[in-house]
Formats: sequence, C-alpha cells, structure tokens
Amino acid sequence: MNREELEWCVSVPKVELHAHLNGSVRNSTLFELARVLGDKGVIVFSDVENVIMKDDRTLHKVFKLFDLIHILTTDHSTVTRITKEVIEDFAAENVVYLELRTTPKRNDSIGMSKRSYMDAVMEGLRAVSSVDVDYSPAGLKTNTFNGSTRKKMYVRFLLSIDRRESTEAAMETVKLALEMRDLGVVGIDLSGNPIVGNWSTFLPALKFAKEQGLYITLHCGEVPNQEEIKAMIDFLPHRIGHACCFDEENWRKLKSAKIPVEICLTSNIRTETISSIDIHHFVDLYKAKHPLVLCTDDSGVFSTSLSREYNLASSSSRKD
Ligand code: 6MZ
Repeated sequence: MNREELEWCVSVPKVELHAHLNGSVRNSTLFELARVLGDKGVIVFSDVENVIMKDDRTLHKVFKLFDLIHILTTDHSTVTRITKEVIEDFAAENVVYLELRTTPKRNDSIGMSKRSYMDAVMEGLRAVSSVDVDYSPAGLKTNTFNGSTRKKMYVRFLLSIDRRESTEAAMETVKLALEMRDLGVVGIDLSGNPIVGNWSTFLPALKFAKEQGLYITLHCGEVPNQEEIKAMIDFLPHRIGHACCFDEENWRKLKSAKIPVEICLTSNIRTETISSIDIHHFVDLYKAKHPLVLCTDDSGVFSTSLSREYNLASSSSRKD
C-alpha cells in the first residue's frame, strides 16, 4: 500500500453507508472490556484474547466472533461508549456522512429492551466531542451547525434485523425505527448469518417498513442462494450489501433494477466469500457504471478503514 495514496484517501471527505456498530469496535476497547469481565470471572480473558487476535475470519467463524463481542459490549454504558468511539473513529478519517447500523438488542437479565439499547446508542452519539455532529433529519435542510468552524459530520442510523429473529421481533425493530425517526433513524437493514433464517420470515416486517417510507438495505448474496437473491431483488430494496454469489440471471436483474450495491472488499476477501481481489465484482460494476459505494462492513473485525478500502479499490481498478 502506497503511503502517499493512503494519506490522500484519508484526506478526502467520504461517505460510509455500511458499517455495523459492533463490528467497528476498536481492538483496544475489546481487550479492556475482556479484562474487566475476566477479572469478574464472567469470561476467561486468554480465550477471548486468542479469538480477537486470531486471523481466521471465515464467514462461519465471524459470526462466532460477533457472539463473543456481544458478550463484551451489551450493557447500556458500554453501548454508549462504543457508539461514541466508533463515530469519532470515522470522523477522524474524514467521513462526513455516516449511516451506522446496529441490531437493537433485548436482554431481560440486565433490564435492556430494544428501545433502551437504542437510547444508549443515541447517548453515545450525543457524547461525541471531537466533531460537531448533526443527527436530526431536519438538519439536512437547515444548517444546525450555527456557524461553528469545527469539523462537521452527519450521522444517521439503520436498525438491523438479525436473521435469527422471528417475524414478531423483526416487526418490533421496524416499529422502533418508526418511533425513532426524529432522532435520525432512516431505515432498516437485514443482516446476520446468511445460512440462518428464511426470507419469508422477515418479509412482512420489511414490507411494512417500506410502506411506512423507511429505507431498506439487505445483505444479499453472501452465500449462493439464488432463489433468495432473486426474491430480494424482486422486493426492490433501496440498496443491497455484498452481492458476492450472484448467478448470471441475478446479475442481469440487479443491473436492470439499478439497485445500488454496498461494496465491502476487505470483508469479502477475509471471509473468503470472494477468493481474490482480482476477481471481485467491484471492477465489473464500476466499469458498468452501476451505482455502488465503498464501505468497511466491520472495520474492527477485519482491521480495515474506509480510507484503506478506497486505496484498495483504486489499486484493483487500475490493474485491469
Ligand atoms: C452479515 C453481518 C456481517 O448489529 O450488533 N453483521 N451480517 N454479514 C456480515 N458480513 C461479514 N457483519 C456484521 O453488529 C454486529 C452484527 O452485524 C451483523 C451480524 O448480525 C452481527 O452480529 P451489531 O451492532
């Protein structure tokens, strides 16, 4: 990686549209949290350290890692902390518009509801001190920064439905998104382990969300399930993430529907969803002028940054 090019990629103002909150946590924070829980006897620190340090990030292993990260992060004050840190990390990279996504979580044993989880997220947003943050949708129309000369950033949220969830739980997330629209929640994401759950389970909630005017983005084609990919394209989401394992027919459908694709290069390579950057569909879509956006997916889990993704994309599109 050329240092000068990377510095240039850091310096340009950028937009991040596909970043999972719990996948974007700093390693140093994960270690600190693991040490505290280790001291309390809740976890064995060395076991966690091993997993965080390991390089194995295949798709199967990644979801196990998320379960572990959730053990470390899912209490109100930690959710607030990681939200603040993640937003500040993106700000430091000159991200000027961030759409951060997270799965609202319920954990009765600590009095956490999906709403209180999201309230903790919002508190983290308000705690950001390194930049001026606009998080109200009205801010896009009026200048809420009141002449401040500090660095500015717009932050919006997508609420994720995890593929392990039921129709009812998915609907609860959609209703929560509607309740929190004034706080900067703009849409719904469907994510989680792609080999778990059925499209038909989430469809009622996603349909309702769309009818209510929420934006929809779907993790689509992380595994070669062509039937599901087809059904997802037919649903006409506003964007899709990944699009790795499409057959010819689904590529044709996607291109004619002009559905924008969130491209996550490092994530796809590290999870071995795409075997090499040289055959990544990014180049084909870019040349076809298909709408796309470069994203990090999980900057913590995959040790990347949006600037690195830009740098990687510029070198791979130049090769051709
Ligand atoms: C599918 C992913 C993902 O929501 O707890 N997530 N889902 N494919 C991916 N590609 C590698 N990366 C992350 O953030 C973590 C959650 O985001 C989803 C998974 O559901 C994971 O548990 P939050 O903040």
